[in-house]
Amino acid sequence: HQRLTALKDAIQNDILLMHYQLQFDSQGVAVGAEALIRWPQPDGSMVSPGEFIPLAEESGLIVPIGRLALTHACAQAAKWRQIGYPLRVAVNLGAEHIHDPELPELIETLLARYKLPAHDLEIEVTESSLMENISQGRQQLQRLREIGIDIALDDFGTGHTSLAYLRDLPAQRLKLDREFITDLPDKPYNQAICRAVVTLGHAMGIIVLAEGVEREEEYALLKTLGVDEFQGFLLAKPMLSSRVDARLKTLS
Ligand code: G
Ligand code: G
Ligand code: MN
Ligand code: NA
Repeated sequence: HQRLTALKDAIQNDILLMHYQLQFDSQGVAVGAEALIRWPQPDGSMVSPGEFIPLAEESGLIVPIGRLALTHACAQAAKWRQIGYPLRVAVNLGAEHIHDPELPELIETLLARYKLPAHDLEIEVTESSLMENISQGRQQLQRLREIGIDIALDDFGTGHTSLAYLRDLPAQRLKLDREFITDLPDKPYNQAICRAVVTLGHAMGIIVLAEGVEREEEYALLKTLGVDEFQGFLLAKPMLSSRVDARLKTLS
């Protein structure tokens, strides 16, 4: 109860902030950034979303949190574009928000407010978040595609993935769950899975991104398996946008 009240206050007082984790192509060029929400505490520590997103999902706060995340992310994408580093910014949305009939209009409003090309914004959805109502979820994603934003399937391969689901959703990007990436050089079955997902994704015109890349050996092997994009602590940790700016300057 106390935590729920504190979370409501944090939303109302606009205390929640975003960290951004860069994503890279196989040449090492930064092509995107995933927005990851953080809840700063009075003592200076941060509560991670793993702790409060489930509470938000249960209590109806996930929609206002998603609105904040989208707003911060669009403002940030516009800033990066202004300073000469156009990056696609990816936002995680909860199940209830993905099914919210007001979502497409919110996104159009934000793109217009920040004069942002639609392809600078991506939303990340999980299999379980769509499961609630798959046909309605698919229609909503199609509406969002018509606006021109990208759709990424997050944590791919760990939910109740069916191939029909992959076929029927208008996804541009598939994020291979880090479960398949950890210790990849020692896991031949995981290598087979990564290889197969790359083949399948490419045949459908979908970009394959590996998340949770922590070791040079994983990164090198993923490149030979044909993975297109990479995200993980090895390449960049989630950080404040000011630190991302500094990093972008050293990359170019
Ligand atoms: O950043 P971290 O690894 O602690 O994130 C933990 C979980 O919280 C991940 O599953 C991530 O997708 C989710 N998450 C992070 N930021 C957001 C957000 O802004 N909205 C939603 N709905 N989930 C988020
Ligand atoms: O569910 P989702 O994929 O959105 O979760 C993203 C979370 O993964 C972020 O909270 C981020 O902190 C975490 N993360 C990002 N890179 C790595 C990594 O290389 N290793 C681990 N263990 N976690 C990572
Ligand atoms: Mn994600
Ligand atoms: Na993920």
